[in-house]
Amino acid sequence: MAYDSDRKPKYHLKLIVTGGGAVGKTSLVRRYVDDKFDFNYLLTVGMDPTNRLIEINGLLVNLIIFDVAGQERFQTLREVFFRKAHGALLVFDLTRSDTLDELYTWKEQIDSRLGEDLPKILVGNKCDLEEEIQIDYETLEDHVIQEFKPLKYIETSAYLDKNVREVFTDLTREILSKQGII
Ligand SMILES: Nc1nc2c(ncn2[C@@H]2O[C@H](COP(=O)(O)OP(=O)(O)O)[C@@H](O)[C@H]2O)c(=O)[nH]1
Ligand SMILES: [Mg+2]
Repeated sequence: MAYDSDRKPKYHLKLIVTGGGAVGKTSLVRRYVDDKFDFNYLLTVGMDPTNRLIEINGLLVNLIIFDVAGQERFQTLREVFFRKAHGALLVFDLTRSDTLDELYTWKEQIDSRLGEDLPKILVGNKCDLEEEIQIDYETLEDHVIQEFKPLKYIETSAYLDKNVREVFTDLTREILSKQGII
């Protein structure tokens, strides 16, 4: 998408991407920001946020996307990661049900640091691996979704570029609408 260089984003929103190892957090961000995908494990180092401009209802918004790696176990980095986030992605891998369980810890941290009302999207990634899906949809609907109260549950594939843009657009739209901006 091309933007006039003289158009400056009016809003800057911080989004955090949480979830267990190898669920595809970095792949989703990379697909969304650079439209690239790699089957190699993408080593996430440092806490460098990625930026992307997004236009919603004619408003230009700068998304500052923080992707988590292993460093969140360090207290200071964890503070930086969560600090003043406007919204969160809770990502699990549809082919490994334990990654859905891991999200409870993330949810608790989000609740205690940013409040239960933080706009969140629950993301089931790797939906291209249809044959390997391991998720019990009843548990997902009756327990996880009831407890997490995400704005939405979306199944994605960073590989096929399926629903990736929707995740970021829907979350941004909800944040802006909650703040009365749109
Ligand atoms: N089939 C498939 N593989 C994926 C998808 N997203 C990520 N992967 C693979 O899963 C592995 C872990 O991805 P990565 O983004 O590094 O996970 P992270 O640790 O959560 O950041 C890599 O080998 C990716 O290529 C997807 O949508 N479909
Ligand atoms: Mg990563």
